Amino acid sequence: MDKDTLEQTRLMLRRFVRERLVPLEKQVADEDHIPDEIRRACAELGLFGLSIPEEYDGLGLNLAEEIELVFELGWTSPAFRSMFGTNVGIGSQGILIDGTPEQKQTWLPRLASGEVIASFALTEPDAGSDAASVRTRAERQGDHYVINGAKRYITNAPYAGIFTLMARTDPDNKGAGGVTAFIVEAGTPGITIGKPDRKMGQRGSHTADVIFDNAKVPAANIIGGREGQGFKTAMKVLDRGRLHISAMCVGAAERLIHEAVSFARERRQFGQPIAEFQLIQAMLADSRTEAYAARCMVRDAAKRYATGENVSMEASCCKYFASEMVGRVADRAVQIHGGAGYMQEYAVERFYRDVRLFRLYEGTSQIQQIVIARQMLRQAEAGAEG
Ligand code: COS
Repeated sequence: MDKDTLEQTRLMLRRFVRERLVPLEKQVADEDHIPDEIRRACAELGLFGLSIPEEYDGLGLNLAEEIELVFELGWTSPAFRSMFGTNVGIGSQGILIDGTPEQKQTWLPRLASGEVIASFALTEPDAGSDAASVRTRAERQGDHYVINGAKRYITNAPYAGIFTLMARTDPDNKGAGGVTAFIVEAGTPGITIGKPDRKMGQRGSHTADVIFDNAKVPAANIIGGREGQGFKTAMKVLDRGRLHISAMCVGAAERLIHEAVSFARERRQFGQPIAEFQLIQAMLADSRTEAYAARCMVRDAAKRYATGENVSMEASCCKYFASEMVGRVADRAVQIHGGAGYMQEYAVERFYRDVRLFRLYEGTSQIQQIVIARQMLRQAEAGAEG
């Protein structure tokens, strides 16, 4: 997308977020539901297809361009982004990065339009951080695979048309090499979706268990057509996803700062607005500094990703810093609000709970630390500088 069009799109999205979505935040949280007209408006804006190439009817943004829009989306409740986030990121990217031409042609246009929702099914009851240990089994029978197992906390599972599913095709290989990625249609007999989970925050966005009981999937649905590549596909998807989530953290931090500054200017104590107090100012300044640092990191890593550089380590640096950063910013925003910050009338109370997820999903902070340190040690071993 050329620079001017991207800037116009960003400004249009900013208006949409602030004029249409922000006023609905409380309603969405109270009702745990996003109104259908908002879903339609998001589809009309092309938000389901941000990252999908134009040849498949998406907006065709590269990651550097996408994150500029995600900074804007972060300004409002993350539940809105979740609605189309799996189509933009973890649900579609496996197909886009590693899929066959037929798989791309079949699914990407329908994901770009929002007609079909894609969910990413990796996590299991006993496989979270240790993603290579998935136990869901895919057993070959003729030109099909029969899938048995359970996936957990799967975002958008209740609405999914397809799952990009990671399952073990080689029971003798207990590690990453035994895992294969499949495209599985949600309507396949043998698939049951559990009741939506009751979460701490992000109401309006739904996760659920997905149970596979002898679900038959054509062998042609292996992403990329080769067994044993599924873990790598998942990791590539997550590299990208971690940068997308980092941009969400930046946007959310900027919103929290906006709320904190507005409140501090209004709220009077000891005869003056609390914004005049240096202890309040210190909290504001720390928040702004950290949010700015995260914005710069995410931009740098996303630009490098867009030129084809391997930024696995930098993606983890961004996810680690940005998610922890927004946690600290949310905490300060509540602190600046005082007792009001603990009350549901104020957006910061909801954001405080919503942003807690960023430190957990798409790899916990501890997993990011491991990815970063491993890469550092590998580079040192190879004698690389940097
Ligand atoms: N891109 C491409 N390939 C990658 C990769 C990446 N980012 N990361 C790892 N791989 C490859 C490795 O190169 C290795 O390939 P070879 O066997 O050919 O050498 C293979 O994948 C296995 O990698 P590794 O040995 O590092 O795997 P581990 O089991 O040690 O796991 C961690 C690595 C812990 C980093 C991984 O399991 C992880 O990211 N866990 C968190 C999962 C997560 O984010 N869950 C959230 C669910 S989605 S909301």
